[in-house]
Amino acid sequence: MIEHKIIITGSMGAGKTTAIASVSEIEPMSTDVMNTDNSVDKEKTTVAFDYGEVSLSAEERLRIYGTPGQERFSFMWKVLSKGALGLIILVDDTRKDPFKDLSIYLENFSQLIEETACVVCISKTNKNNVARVNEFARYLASQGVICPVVPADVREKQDVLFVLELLLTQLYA
Ligand SMILES: Nc1nc2c(ncn2[C@@H]2O[C@H](COP(=O)(O)OP(=O)(O)OP(=O)(O)O)[C@@H](O)[C@H]2O)c(=O)[nH]1
Ligand SMILES: [Mg+2]
Repeated sequence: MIEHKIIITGSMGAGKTTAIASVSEIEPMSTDVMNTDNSVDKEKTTVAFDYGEVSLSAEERLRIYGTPGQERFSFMWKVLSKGALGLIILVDDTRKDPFKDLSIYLENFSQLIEETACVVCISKTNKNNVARVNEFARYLASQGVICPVVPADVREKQDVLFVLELLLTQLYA
């Protein structure tokens, strides 16, 4: 069995836990507790990690880890990154400054992005707004990062599977 470790990161409420629950073939593991951060209106938040699995074939499987969004748990970002083959950054387009959010993850995961593959996924957005996607692509280019940008509703299994495919395409390239 060949297994690839994939990381999903991004700001609080961007949909990391939801994305993993949408695609996982096993009951997803989650470490969510009551949220005490009033700046984000959300009942629960992840404090350690999420985990789910997706099989690609009889011999190949993705092991997907979701990180906590809150920066105070950033030590977990490093722990979880060990041995990862790719990164998905979720950007919540309803936040005050999504580009600043994105920059936090670009910075903290810079080594993983440089050494492996990355996809930026815009969540909670209008999926038909191509101009918005291009804005993110331009921002990434200005930061010297080359990776695909794709909008998705992470509650939809097909959307999340497409993001995973985009990531895998780069790994096989
Ligand atoms: N309206 C709307 N809601 C969405 C969309 N995508 C995700 N959500 C909701 O947004 C919430 C995301 O919550 P989580 O999946 O817990 O987010 P998270 O990234 O794991 O957050 P932390 O663990 O706190 O960092 C869920 O309630 C989703 O149902 C979208 O496109 N539109
Ligand atoms: Mg979570």
